[in-house]
Amino acid sequence: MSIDLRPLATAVPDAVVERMRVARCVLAIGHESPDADALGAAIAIALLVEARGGRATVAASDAVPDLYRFLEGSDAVRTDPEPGVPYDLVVLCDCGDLSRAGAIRERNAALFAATPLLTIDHHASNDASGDLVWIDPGAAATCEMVALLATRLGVPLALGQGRLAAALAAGIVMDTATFAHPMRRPGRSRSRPRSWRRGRRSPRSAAASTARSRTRSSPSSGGCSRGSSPTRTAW
Ligand SMILES: [Mn+2]
Repeated sequence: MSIDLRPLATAVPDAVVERMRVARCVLAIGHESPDADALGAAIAIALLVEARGGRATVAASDAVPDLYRFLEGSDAVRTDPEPGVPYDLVVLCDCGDLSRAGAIRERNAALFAATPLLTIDHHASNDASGDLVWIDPGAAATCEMVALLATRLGVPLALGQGRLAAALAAGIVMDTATFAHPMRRPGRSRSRPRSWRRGRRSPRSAAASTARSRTRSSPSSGGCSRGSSPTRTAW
């Protein structure tokens, strides 16, 4: 059985889709003491970037617990970025606020100061830190949001012989306690000030998603070779 996610995927803010489309070298981070949703979402973000010809690193402040070692790609999860790699985007997954990223931020302060930050999260309490923020408190898991992002990017969930789907499913299963919790919770949505330079918002997106973009221009889509120092990209 297959389900067409495209009608639901209109919830993904256009600015998020556009930013992911041009990202060439991404650091995907889950929260400290990572769980299946944080790891699954970050691994999935990396797979999306790589599927589009880019390069990605998955990291979390703390090592992957043995419990989640079954996740394909978990062996490549680092506790710090790869040295010397000029990341053009950091994607913060499943972190209710910046502090949830943990010590990786302090250990790599220069990189975080110099690199645009995209926040993708489903916690209603999210403080909307980041240069581009997509928060959907109605989503059962950050992995649910990334599944919709994959759809918008045209990347099939079957990517990697099911590797993408497995990563996303792990987060959804965990955050719903194996579907014991409702996938969507009416009344949990919230509204926030938004500013959009471009793009249209679907009715569902307007109701359930929050996104904010700061003044930005198109980022460099240059290569992702080692050696050059990171420079702040305005976007
Ligand atoms: Mn979560």
